[in-house]
Parts: sequence; structure tokens; C-alpha cells
Amino acid sequence: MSNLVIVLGDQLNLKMSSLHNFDKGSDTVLMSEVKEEATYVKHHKQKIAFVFSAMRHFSEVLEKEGHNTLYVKYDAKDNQGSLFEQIKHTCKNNSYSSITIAHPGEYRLLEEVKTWESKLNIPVNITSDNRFIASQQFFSDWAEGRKQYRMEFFYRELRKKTGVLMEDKQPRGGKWNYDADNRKPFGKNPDIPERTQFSPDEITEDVLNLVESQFSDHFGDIHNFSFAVTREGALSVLSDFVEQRLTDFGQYQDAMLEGDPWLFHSHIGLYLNVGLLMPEEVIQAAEEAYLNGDVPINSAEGFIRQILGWREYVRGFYWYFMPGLKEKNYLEASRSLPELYWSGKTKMNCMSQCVQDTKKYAYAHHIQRLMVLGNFALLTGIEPKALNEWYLLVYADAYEWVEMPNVSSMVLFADGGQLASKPYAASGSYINKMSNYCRNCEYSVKEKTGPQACPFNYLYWHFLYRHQENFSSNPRMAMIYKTMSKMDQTKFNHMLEDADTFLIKLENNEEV
Ligand code: FAD
Ligand code: DLZ
Ligand code: SF4
Repeated sequence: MSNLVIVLGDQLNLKMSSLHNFDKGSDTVLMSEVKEEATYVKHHKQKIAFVFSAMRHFSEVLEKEGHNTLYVKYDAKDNQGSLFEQIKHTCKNNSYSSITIAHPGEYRLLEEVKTWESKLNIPVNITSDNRFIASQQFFSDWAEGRKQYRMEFFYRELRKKTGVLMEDKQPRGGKWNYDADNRKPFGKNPDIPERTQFSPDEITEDVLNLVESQFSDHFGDIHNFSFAVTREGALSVLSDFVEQRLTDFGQYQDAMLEGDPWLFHSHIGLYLNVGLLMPEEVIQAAEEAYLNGDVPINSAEGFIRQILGWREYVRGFYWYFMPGLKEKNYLEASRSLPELYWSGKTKMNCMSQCVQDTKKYAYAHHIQRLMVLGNFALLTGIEPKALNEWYLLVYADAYEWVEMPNVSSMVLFADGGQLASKPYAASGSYINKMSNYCRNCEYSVKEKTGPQACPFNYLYWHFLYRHQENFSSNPRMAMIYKTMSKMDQTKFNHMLEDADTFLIKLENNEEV
């Protein structure tokens, strides 16, 4: 009896459930770099380099631990181009009595894996995805019967269940949430620690060359590659974060700074999402720092909420609402993705900076993704499929289970409010408050109409106006609609006209 264990490119941990019953005497691991996974969207060059290099390093770990491992490189002669064809090919040359694979992170791949058993005529065992703390069942039990699915309440359930940041069944510090302390912009010259970077080793150099030659038409720069590609590297990114940046993470969580997307963020999302780090150990590191008195509660809680709250929640949300989530378009947005999302060519400095950061690093932090790039897409009505594809391919940490709830539900309100209680729409004044982008912009954030006016200002009111029917009965929008009703009609009409002119220019691919 021998079992073939498939380890996917985002399942790089010895504790993965698929490896739990591995018999070193008879079983084999198969890992393969395949065209199908590398091109189902045209991933950022650094994302492919990261995944391939991390896969190659992990296969060495498996070998060292005594697992018989078959590793198929992208340019290997017998590379079959897809996971299924590679497995079929492997099974032709060896006889396996069963195949084991941990539950894939994306719906499309799960559906594909479900067909393997009948196509190969070998039992296929799908084990649970233990890269998460909460099971899919835990989410559905919580969600069943609810009309609204707010992260905050799911997070509190998980705090109670795990005991994280709890004392005598009460939240530590007396509050569940310290968000009110976490909205500070930077002062003039913020002192920000250098992020942890790694020079490519021989394996990574090979992969970088491969990516240059095979994926030259994919989005993004490759020469800035400095991610960790091993568990040891990822652990040192985590410990540097906890020691050097966690203290300030909370207060500056929403702040943006021209030329630096890294700031006081942790930069561990990509490692968590491929299994190089597990959520439990990340949460434990932050909780310990708080309990030792090294970091304040607003930072520890704010950070832990991102992982135990948002990350667990969106993953549960994705599986609960798929495949329907993919089709959602509550606001009937239909605009195709403007060219500026690729080129960064726009007079809007905030948009240009965020696209450039994304291109250069395959990274932008949450508020750049949500309140600049996302906000623009919401206000201009970009259609969900095109926007999802963009977000899924541009970031090194992007997988559909996390990208789609963030893009369709959080950014575009495409689910009609299942995730968010109101749309994350904002005018230029929010961006101006939280960043220094407006200082170097050709537009003026103070002006509401006219050629110099910040487009976010009139687009914001245009959005609220055209979606009055969708939102005017939403209690959280009552204030803003009241303000709208009291606005000077001539000025308001002027804003609508400016927005229409802007949207026509955008449609015609003119520079905006
Ligand atoms: P930090 O700011 O240091 O946060 C710590 C960790 O919390 C992250 O590493 C991540 O694991 C988790 N986290 C924080 N916010 C979220 C969230 N909203 N949803 C899920 N997990 C969260 N995150 C991804 O991992 N992959 C994506 O493809 C992705 N796409 C996004 C698209 C949009 C439009 C938005 C608004 C957010 C998206 N996020 C995504 C969430 C978040 O922006 C990234 O997790 C974060 O920027 C990664 O950087 P970091 O590790 O420095 O995070
Ligand atoms: C993201 C990615 C890429 C770029 N390449 C591969 C690959 O060649 N082989 C592989 O096993 N996995 C890869 N991955 C990760 C998968 O796309 C990921 O497992 C699915 O999207 C499910 O989350
Ligand atoms: Fe962005 Fe408007 Fe500020 Fe320019 S003025 S950077 S477009 S918010």
C-alpha cells in the first residue's frame, strides 16, 4: 500500500494535514511547478518567484525529514503542465493505492480535485485545511440563520473559543476592540524601522531567471525580490516585526506614506498564505509580547484581530458563499478596468503611488488596497470580475479565498451588505488626512469642482447620488444623505457634471 501525497504551492508546512499519516517507508510526496497554476491569472512575477522558490526550499526540507519526494520543476522535460496531468503521469509510472491532498485554498481547484478519483480510478482523500484556526463548519454554524455576518461578532466567538487575549472570560484590557486608538496619520518625519529583506540564494536566483524568461509578459518588477522563501526566514520576519514594529502597528495601521508601503505592518501575509507560518504561532507571538509588557493592548489586539478576526472570517465567508459570491454585483457595476491600474499613469498621485508600490513590490498595505485603489474602483463602478482578477494577480499574498471577499464584498459592496454594513466610500479628505499623497498631486484636495478639483471629491457624491436607492434607507448612511439633501443645488450639479466628464475621459482611456 503506498500513498501519493500532493503538496500544493501554498501548503508548505510539515504540519499540513496531508502529511499527518505519511509513511516514510512507502509513501511519496509530489510537488510540481505547473503552467496551469502559474497562469490561471497572470500572477505578478514576484509572486511566481516566491511560490516556486518556497516550494523548492520546502521540498528540500521534506527530503531532509526523510520523505520520499518527487519534485517537478517548471522546465523539466516530463513537466505535464497541469496538476492533474502530472499526477496521472506519476501514477502511470508507479502504482499508488491512494492519493492524499489537503483541501485546496480555492474553489476552482477543489472542484477539479473532486474529479480526480473517477478520472484516475484511485481513491482520493481530501484532508482538512489546517492552515486556519476555525473550520468551515465553525463558520457555517455561526453564520446559519443570520441576516448579517459581521466580522466583529465572529471574532469575539473565536476569542472566547481560543482564550486569546481573554482573562476570566473577559477581553483583556476590558474592551474587545481598540480601533478608536488606531487611526493616526504620521507626523512630519516618522522613524520607521527597515523591513526585513533577504538576498536571493542560488535556488532563488535560478527561479528569478526562470520567471524572467517564462513569464516576461506578466505584471510587475522582478529585480526588487527580497522575500523570505523558507520557514526560518519567515519566522525572522515575524520576530523582527514583533520586536521592532508591533508597538506602533496599532496607532499607524491606517496611515499611508508616499514611497513606503511597508511602514509598521507585519509583511507576513504571503508567508501565512503558503503555510510557512501558521496563524496560531503568529497570534501567540503578539499575545506574549503584550503579556510581557512589551507592546500596548491597542497594537496587540489590533494585530491579532487581523489574523484571528479578518483572516479567519474571510476564509469562512468565502467557502460559505461560494460559488455564488463570484457572480455577485449588487451595484450593477459594469466599467472595464482602466489602464491606469496597470501603468500607474494618472495625475492622481495617490493612485499612481499605490499602483507603483504594487508593481515594484507585489505589496501594498491594507488601506492602500481598500481606501485608494478600492475606493476608486467603487466610486467609478468597476465590474467585479475584472477587479477581482486584478487583485488576484498583483499581490504576492493573493489567493481567491482571501482576495474575493475583500474585493467583491468589502471594496465593491457587490454582496449587498453581507460583509460590510456600509460601502467603504470616501472623498479626497480621508486620503488627505491619512497620507501625504495630496501634497504632490496635480489636483487640489480642497477643491470640490473645476479642473483642479480632486476627482475623489466629486466622484464620491456622484456615487452616493446614483446609488440613492441602494443606500438611502441604510441607517449608517442617513447622516451623509441628510448632508447631501442640504447641499447647494448648483454646486452639487456642478460636481455631478465634473464626475460625468471624468468618467467619460476614463472610458476613453484619456489620462485623468
Ligand atoms: P498586516 O497589516 O500586518 O496584517 C496582518 C495580517 O492580518 C495579514 O498578513 C493578513 O494575514 C491578515 N489580514 C489583515 N487584513 C486582512 C483582511 N482584510 N482579510 C484577510 N486577512 C487580513 N490579504 C491577503 O492575504 N491576500 C489578498 O489577496 C488580499 N487582498 C486584499 C484585497 C483588498 C481589496 C483588500 C482591501 C485587502 C486585501 N487583503 C488581502 C488584506 C490585507 O490588505 C493584507 O492581508 C495585508 O495588506 C497584508 O500585508 P501584511 O502582512 O503586512 O498585513
Ligand atoms: C500560486 C501558485 C503558483 C503560481 N504556482 C503553483 C504551482 O506551480 N504548483 C502548485 O502546486 N501550486 C502553485 N500555486 C499555488 C496554487 O495556485 C494554490 O494551491 C491554489 O490556488 C489553491 O489555493
Ligand atoms: Fe488623491 Fe485627490 Fe489627494 Fe490627489 S488630491 S492625491 S487625487 S486624494
